[in-house]
Amino acid sequence: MKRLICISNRVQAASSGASSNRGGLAVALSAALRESNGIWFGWSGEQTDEFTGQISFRRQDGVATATIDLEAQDIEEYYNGFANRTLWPLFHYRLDLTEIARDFAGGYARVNQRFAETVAPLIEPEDMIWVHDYHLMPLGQRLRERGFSNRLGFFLHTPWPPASLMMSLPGHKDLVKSLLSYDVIGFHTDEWRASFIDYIVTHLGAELDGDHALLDGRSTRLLICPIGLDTSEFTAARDTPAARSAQSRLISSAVGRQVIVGVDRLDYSKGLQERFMAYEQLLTTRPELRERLFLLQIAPPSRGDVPSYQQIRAELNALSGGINGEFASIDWVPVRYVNKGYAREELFGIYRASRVGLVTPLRDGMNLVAKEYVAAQDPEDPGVLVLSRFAGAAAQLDAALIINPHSSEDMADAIARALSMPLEERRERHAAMLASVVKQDVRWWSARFIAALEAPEPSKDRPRLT
Ligand code: ADQ
Repeated sequence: MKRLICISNRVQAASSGASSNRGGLAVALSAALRESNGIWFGWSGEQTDEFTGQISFRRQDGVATATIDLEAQDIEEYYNGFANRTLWPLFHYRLDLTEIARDFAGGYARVNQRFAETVAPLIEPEDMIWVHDYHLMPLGQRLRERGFSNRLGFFLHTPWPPASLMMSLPGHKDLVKSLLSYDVIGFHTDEWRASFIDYIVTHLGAELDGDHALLDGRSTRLLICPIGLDTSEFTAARDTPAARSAQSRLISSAVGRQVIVGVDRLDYSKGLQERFMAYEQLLTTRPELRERLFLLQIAPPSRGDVPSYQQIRAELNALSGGINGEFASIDWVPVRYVNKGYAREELFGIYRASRVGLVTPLRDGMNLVAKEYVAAQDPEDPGVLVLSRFAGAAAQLDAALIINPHSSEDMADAIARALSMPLEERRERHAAMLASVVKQDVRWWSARFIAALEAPEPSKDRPRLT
């Protein structure tokens, strides 16, 4: 295998041990980087007074990392600005929250240029370069301009929005065109890829040849490559004391009540307000269920510098407080709302103790929590996954109870159905989902992407896109 250079906004090398509390992405990339003796390059997360481009080299759990510090203005305009206040809401179909500002766009261009300048001396002619996510879309083009002809890949972890939304971004054509400097672009689902194809054909005049986009003499492979879990790492958590302790604490505190669980970053894309409203609907319309269940919502705050995140936090405080005020009794609290993160072993125990897993984003590139919930269940007595049709994961986990998160009634019906689902049906649905989670895990994902990146030229017999 050729040497791999991964480039992402942040570097999060992780050990493959079950004690890690990092996500599957870190584990997958770390494994591929160790195998190829590669490097993981990105922002350190630290702020410096003046950008110097000085690289800090480290070795974290056997992975070579190279990081740079950014200036306050870079962090404000590129990260808090263009990435989190412009692209993230736009890519999650939230034009109402999308903030357009020239400073943000300028900071984004500047930091992508800085990434290109600083990573350039590390790149050798045979290296494969794999860039991650919407923070770094123009980076491939910046590298091409510096003369690099290496194989360049880009993976988008979010949805790709419809062309009609993309057009509200000033400079959208140049930005999207810059993506066609890559040799491979990976998407979680056919839906996101189809939106991308619609844009490049309609607005850039690109042509398609099989699964390749052709523009200005360049060919870019558009790959569907759904990310998966590090299933073995995750299930290894099962026998840890932390997992057992979290599971038994939750079960004993439930005193016979059924647990409905949600685990999400506190983000408007995750549909948390809609989830709380659906739960309220359930308690209102099915009084017989009161006192027999509770919702445990774990939602660690994220991106607290961004006003829309402060607002959603306030709204969720009000909603959860409102439900508890209305329905609680002296010995029953209907919503346990927890604003902190848990180690992966503890999450495993929490998922396993819960009869229903609620994963109800309004829009989500994939959503790994859905897969974690499935992987953590006891196959003999599994819980039921209630999953939004707008999560990328729904394309693979179609044996979940698929719901429309905009409809409180739909979601409330699904929760009620999950709570009373016969054991045989729970087992059947779980077995189908587990098979997919195990088969298409995170190693399968990185191997699939890297194989596409290694493949030198378009083959003539590839399937045609219809
Ligand atoms: P995210 O939006 O961050 O990722 P997601 O896929 O749900 O979303 O992954 C979140 C990870 O954080 C999971 O592994 C989960 O266990 C962990 N996590 C969440 N809440 C936690 C808590 N309270 N304590 C501990 N851990 C917690 C983006 C895209 C997704 C896509 C991923 C990967 O938005 O759609 O699935 O990248 O491509």
